[in-house]
Amino acid sequence: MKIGFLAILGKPNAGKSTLLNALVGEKVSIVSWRPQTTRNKINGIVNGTYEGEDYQLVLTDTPGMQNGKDKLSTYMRASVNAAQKGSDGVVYVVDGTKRLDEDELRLIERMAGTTDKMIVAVNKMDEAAREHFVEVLSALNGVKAEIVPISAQKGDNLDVLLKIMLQDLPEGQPFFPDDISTDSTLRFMAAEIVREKALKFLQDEIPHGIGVEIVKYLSREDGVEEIHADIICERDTHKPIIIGKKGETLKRIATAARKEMEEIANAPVYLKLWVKVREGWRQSLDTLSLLGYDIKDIDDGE
Ligand SMILES: Nc1nc2c(ncn2[C@@H]2O[C@H](COP(=O)(O)OP(=O)(O)OP(=O)(O)O)[C@@H](O)[C@H]2O)c(=O)[nH]1
Ligand SMILES: [Mg+2]
Repeated sequence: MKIGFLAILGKPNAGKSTLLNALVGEKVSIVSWRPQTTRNKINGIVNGTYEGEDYQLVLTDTPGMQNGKDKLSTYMRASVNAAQKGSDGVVYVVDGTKRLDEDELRLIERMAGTTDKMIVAVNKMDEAAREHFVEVLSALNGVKAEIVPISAQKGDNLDVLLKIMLQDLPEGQPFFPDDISTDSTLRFMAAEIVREKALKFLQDEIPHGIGVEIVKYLSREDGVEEIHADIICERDTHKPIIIGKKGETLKRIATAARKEMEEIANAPVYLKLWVKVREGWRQSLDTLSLLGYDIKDIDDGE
């Protein structure tokens, strides 16, 4: 069968995770309107048949490319590098509502020069003004890559993108069984879901400083998944904000997270959240490791 490993790369907030979920047909990576939502590489698996032959695509979502200086940012960049190294090709996602600046264009050109299979997906065609979108597309004219306008959110043109992704894939053995859509553990996904809801319900100054640690994950005999998690923040002053008046904010986060976990686990979930302060945790490799980030990637990167 045909096997392909493709890395999904691009700037923060371009719509990489939305695209991964749309192609997989399930939510395997969290999404938010805030930049720097994804923090590590996340695999989504797509199985199907194309021109009479079975295929398996392993798509790797990555953190948006950024220049942050702390250990978490370094780890995020290392994840991008590791994903790119382990892939046969790149789907580079551009936000079609934004101006494509010279630096990004040069980055794309460089990548296209060194990558066998380079696809540029110009995203958010549903939202971008037509003239602007056309400008972005024409700026990419001449780049040695397949250029595909899409809307990851609406699903527009994803069939075309998929066909291009499937062209000229090598033959091989499937890497994953055909009934899973990701290799992330439920434990990791639970932490990510809590983080997604925190990103959604919290005010601006806090979200980037948040981490989620699963302190207990128990499949109980009564069929209930019991999950205890700490929301970690960086400052004492953030704690009461995350908890909210009479615990309301934390409750909203917990309720929304529990509902989504129940869908994924296909079982009732008992979710208990605490808020803890750990100053400067983004600088601590120990904490990053506790949060489920595979810090050995850092050695690979910088
Ligand atoms: N209008 C529109 N919005 C989109 C589309 N794709 C993604 N978005 C929105 O763009 C925002 C960012 O989407 P994500 O998928 O989280 O972006 P990302 O590239 O994974 O971002 P990071 O993980 O921060 O690097 C969210 O609010 C999405 O709903 C699209 O096709 N059209
Ligand atoms: Mg993302």
